[in-house]
Amino acid sequence: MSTVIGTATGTAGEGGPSLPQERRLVTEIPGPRSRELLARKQAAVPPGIGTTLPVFVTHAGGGVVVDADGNSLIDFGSGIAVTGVGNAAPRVVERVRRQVADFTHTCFMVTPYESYVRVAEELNRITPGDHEKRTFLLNSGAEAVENAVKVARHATGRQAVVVFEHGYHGRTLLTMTLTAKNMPYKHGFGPFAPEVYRVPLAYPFRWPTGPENCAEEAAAQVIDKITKEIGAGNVAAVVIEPIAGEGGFIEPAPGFLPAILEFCRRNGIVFVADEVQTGFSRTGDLFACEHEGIVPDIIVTAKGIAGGLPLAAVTGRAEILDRVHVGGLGGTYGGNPLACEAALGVLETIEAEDLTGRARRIGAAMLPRLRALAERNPVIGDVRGRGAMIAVELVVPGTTDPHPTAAAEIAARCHAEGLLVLTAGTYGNVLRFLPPLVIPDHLLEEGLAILEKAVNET
Ligand code: PLZ
Repeated sequence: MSTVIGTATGTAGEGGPSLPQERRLVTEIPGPRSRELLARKQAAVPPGIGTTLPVFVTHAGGGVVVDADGNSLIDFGSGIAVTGVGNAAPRVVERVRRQVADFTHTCFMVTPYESYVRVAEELNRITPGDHEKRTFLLNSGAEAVENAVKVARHATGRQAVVVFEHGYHGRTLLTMTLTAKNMPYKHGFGPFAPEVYRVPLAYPFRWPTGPENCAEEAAAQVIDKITKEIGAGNVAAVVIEPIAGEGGFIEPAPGFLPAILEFCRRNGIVFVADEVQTGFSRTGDLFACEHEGIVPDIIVTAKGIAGGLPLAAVTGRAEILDRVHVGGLGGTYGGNPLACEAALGVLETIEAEDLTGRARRIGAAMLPRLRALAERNPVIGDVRGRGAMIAVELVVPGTTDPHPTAAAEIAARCHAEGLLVLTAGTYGNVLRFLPPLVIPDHLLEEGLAILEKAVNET
């Protein structure tokens, strides 16, 4: 057995891909040191801040997370789709290290710096569409979604925002309103923001007349609702995730997104793609919109953009973004220099290591095994996803009734065996897998074997 890297206090500077790429359990999960820290957390942090797996991390990198007891867990979560390039990715670490010693903050609105401009140039170049674009930077996905709505309202002079069932866009007042699910995101937190309208999503697995009718019928319902209940001429923006993330990795039936986009184009509605979870190679395309050739008017990114440093972006048509008056957009930290350097390191890594191709190969390895698992286990009702954004939806066998307790039970079994998985879904019955794109094959294989065993035993 190799040396234990994670100590009670942690050792500085030993994370990243050079960590031993192995699953290693030296205590039960969570171990005594993590339990001690959990007790402190419970005394110091309100319970509203939940915990998926209470191991306290000291190091992470490649495909593993190392905890305070010296356990090394296989990471199928990437900090919720953030560390696609891996934790403490060398190009990110190197750039941030240099930047933190040069200067840490000036506020880009006060005295600018080049890295922000470079990130904007890069995003303008790599996001879908070859029209003229602008980008501005913020701190979180929610903040970026809010800003996309601000810009769309300003440019159109309209107020209504259309969002979808199963959608997730954040936890601030506006984005919580845009989010579909009551528990835990909205319950007791009202009143919500006005002028937000929710329409159906083309959810193939749950479409009443079958997946083959889903795209066409769902699009017709959306268009009918917008036309009859809101008025297309009142709608500033349609905001949609090209694959619904927190909602359960729902890929809208093929044809749905193009139909909605086309309706937006015809009616002067700003089409906003929320690629906070799907962006930066996660789905096997640099952006999930590319899969169906969708060119959004505005694309919102965050999470995978900066390898774990807080950064988010709004990228959109110059003629929309340029409409806002001088000083109308901003924030103290948006596009912080450390986060910008990290983003440049991420983009270099994606290209140098072909992480888009790597995401496709991860999907190609996972999907057949999960489909075979589903054949043997009727508790798995659906296997879906693209690239390294894969999920299984659990049902009461023989029905399509959601089975959230099975999801929780399988996740708990995986956690106990040292495999970090996340749940999702409007009904809480989806297990989702978001491995770092740099995860070595042997850990991917081992993680799948643990998952298979957990499903078989449930
Ligand atoms: N849009 C599509 O997935 C964040 C939420 C974690 P922030 N998803 C993870 C939690 O429970 O709070 C997300 C997303 C999509 C927007 C957001 C919001 O991004 O960076 O969390 O604000």
